[in-house]
Amino acid sequence: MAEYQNLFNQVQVRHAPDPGLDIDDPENRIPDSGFSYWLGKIGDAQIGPVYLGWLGILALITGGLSIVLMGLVMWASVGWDPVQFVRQLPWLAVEPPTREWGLRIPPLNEGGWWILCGALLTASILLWWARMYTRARALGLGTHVAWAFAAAIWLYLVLGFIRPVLMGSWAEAVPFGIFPHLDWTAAFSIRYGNLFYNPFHMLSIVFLYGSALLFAMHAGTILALTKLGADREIDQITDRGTAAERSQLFWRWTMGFNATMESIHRWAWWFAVLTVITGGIGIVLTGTAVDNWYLWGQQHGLVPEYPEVWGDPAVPVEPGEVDGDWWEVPAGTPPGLETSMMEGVNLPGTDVRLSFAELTNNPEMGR
Ligand code: 07D
Ligand code: 07D
Repeated sequence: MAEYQNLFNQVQVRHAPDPGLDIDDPENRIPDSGFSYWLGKIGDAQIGPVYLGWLGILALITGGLSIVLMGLVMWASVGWDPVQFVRQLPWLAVEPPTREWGLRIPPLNEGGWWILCGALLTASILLWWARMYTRARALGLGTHVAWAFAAAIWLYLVLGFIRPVLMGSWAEAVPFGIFPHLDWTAAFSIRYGNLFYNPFHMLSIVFLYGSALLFAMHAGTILALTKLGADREIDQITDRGTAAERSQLFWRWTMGFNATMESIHRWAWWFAVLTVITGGIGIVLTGTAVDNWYLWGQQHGLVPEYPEVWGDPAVPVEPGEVDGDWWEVPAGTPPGLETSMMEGVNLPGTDVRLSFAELTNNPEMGR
């Protein structure tokens, strides 16, 4: 009996693995290939052959070395205790050099490891990019994937190399580490006066959210029509009443406009790529052209003026005038805000630790 087939319930055919097109340098292809039932549930069941080549080998060596070095530095930071290494891994870091080193190369234990790991990681990412590019050319493809990857690399290079160089200090760069890089992200936003008022951060969010929306619309449309063969694109070009035509009619009915089978992929490509291009522009401007996005937003009419909501008019407080230690909740804090007041932040690249109480009472931060 005929069975409804779609991406997620393919019949899994078993045959000799298909080696694919003939290539000029077959010695670079690892011939091992086989089938996986479970991978077949979410994609093509055939694994391999993988093309490695010297770009791939060098990328794996440099990338592997950088990750192993990061692991060793983190392990050393817990006195080579294997249990603590595993327990504390998400909180461990390889930190960039401190501010006094500027752009010079410090001893290994004062940020040199960060430079070494970063250089190896960057080499690995660039080699992997070249591999994406050359493999696409070898197969006669366009190089769209490589250029989308290049856009992400732009943001990565801005965060770890271009902006620190423009600012004259490696201390501006992101540490390697799972939670430490989140702390850096939060502290960066606060140090530069709230990234929400950076228009390029706004644009980056537009494209990020837009990517999710487009992905859902496109994937939803095609899945809704796999029973009419929407995934068999070639049959869709010539006939009337096809899945392709219905998908476009659906969107014309519901929103008056439809992307075409081709343009939807351009929409998706551009939204993804613009997320990181606009993001990189936003970061490169921060601290170089604009020192405080909140003040910038005030000057440009972006910052709203809020009405007084807690009765007493806010009393202006001079920086450093807060009573008590930073971990204490300042007198007069509205109920419910105490907990968020308890946490402090380290300013990027400095040893300065500020409480939110200090930050929010700092006129520079716009309150
Ligand atoms: C699903 C594809 C697979 C990729 C994965 C990531 C490593 C790192 C190394 C411990 C979608 C592999 C991770 C190889 C391990 C060491 C030394 C991609 C998919 C599964 N971040 N970030 C994460 C990176 C920045 C931010 C997670 C990298 C900026 C926030 C992971 C970079 C800022 C949150 C991670 C980078 C920032 C995260 C999941 C580089 C601003 C989260 C990532 C090289 C953009 C989330 C605990 C993911 C989280 C998260 C990796 C840069 C902010 C560890 C490699 C500096 C707010 N980031 N990140 O799934 O859970 O991506 O963190 O630029 O909430 Mg990050
Ligand atoms: C990081 C590109 C580089 C990655 C590469 C991958 C490997 C691993 C893996 C083998 C992600 C290399 C891969 C090495 C190999 C395997 C498995 C892309 C990267 C090359 N923000 N924010 C963004 C939101 C706030 C802050 C972008 C939302 C706060 C900073 C994005 C919110 C503060 C930065 C975004 C929010 C803050 C960003 C990232 C909400 C913190 C950036 C886009 C709702 C308190 C980055 C201009 C991206 C940026 C960025 C979203 C809030 C700080 C749109 C939704 C106010 C410092 N934020 N953010 O694709 O570009 O990253 O800013 O609150 O640097 Mg933000």
